[in-house]
Amino acid sequence: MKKILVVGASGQIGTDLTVELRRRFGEENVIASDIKEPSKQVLESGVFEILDVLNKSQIESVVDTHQITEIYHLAAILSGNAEKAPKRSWDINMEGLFNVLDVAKEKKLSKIFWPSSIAVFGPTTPSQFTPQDTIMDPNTVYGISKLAGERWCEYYYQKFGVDVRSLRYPGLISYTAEAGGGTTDYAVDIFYKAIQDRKYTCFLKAETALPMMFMEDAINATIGLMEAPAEKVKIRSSYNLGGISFDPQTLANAIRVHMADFTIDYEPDFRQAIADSWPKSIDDVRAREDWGWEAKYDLEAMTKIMLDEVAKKFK
Ligand code: NAD
Ligand code: AKB
Repeated sequence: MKKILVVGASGQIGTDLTVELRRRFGEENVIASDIKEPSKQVLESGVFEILDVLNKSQIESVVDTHQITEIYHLAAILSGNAEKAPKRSWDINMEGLFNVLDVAKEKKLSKIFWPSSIAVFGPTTPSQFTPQDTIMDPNTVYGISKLAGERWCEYYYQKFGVDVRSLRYPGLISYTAEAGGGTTDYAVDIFYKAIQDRKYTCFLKAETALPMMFMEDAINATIGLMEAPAEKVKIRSSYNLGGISFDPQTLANAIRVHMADFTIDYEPDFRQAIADSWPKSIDDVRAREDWGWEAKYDLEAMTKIMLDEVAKKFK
């Protein structure tokens, strides 16, 4: 009997992932948790627990109470916010992961999902079509914590048999919840400003290409990896995951197809250096070969849905 705990369920991914997990596996079988209140939909569609991932006994208690078999651990501080509080962000990203891995080991949970990021790559990583195995020299506190996290996930799998699975998400684009303080957030913010003001000031330069993905694809990849037979999951650090690759000026042009008077200007801030250190596009051949990953959304399809859905929020 599958019983899932989502940690960090009030964030950008957790909001959509919790709803989809409940749709697939039953509302009573997915417990949402976070340190902050979730969306109305998450709150009203099943059980929600206040849970601080830094408090191991709290995790143990929720796992025991609800007889949890799997954890999706999403709580973290993202790249932009982490640079403003490096040590605290390191503690949350690493201690949170250790607590979840240790609870999984001690209580023999069946599976753990923990997301890594394109932030594990760095300035000397080949930036076009970045391969699965390559130079990794992250220079942000977030990227360093994700690379260390990948190594620990593989360690817990090899030494203790914890069935931990992971994806290196690109920048995720969605309309349900706000983006959580990352470098790729411009690709969400731009749609809100387009609908409200028909103009946007971007914190990255026009030609800064980054790997991105529509949320529905990311959720399908996440559940697809978690539901794959264990023998197909051959990478136990984290899988590269590719979707769409574009820069701010290309996204602005895609918006202009539907909104001819949309304008964009550029005022790069500290996040430009972070974006410059990350890949421009990702080779995800291993995810496609090992467990059948396939992206559905391209730039045009994603742009149309985002404009339509964000517009509904302001009606
Ligand atoms: P988010 O910031 O929107 O959500 C994170 C959630 O974690 C928040 O609701 C926050 O309240 C919660 N949280 C923070 N500290 C906590 C604590 N101590 N205990 C419990 N909950 C706590 O982030 P997201 O975009 O939903 O990202 C989820 C995961 O996916 C993170 O690990 C992130 O690094 C990874 N990821 C996200 C993206 C993206 O583009 N969104 C890309 C790559 C990787
Ligand atoms: C961020 O920009 O920090 C995240 C990520 C790509 O990990 N969206």
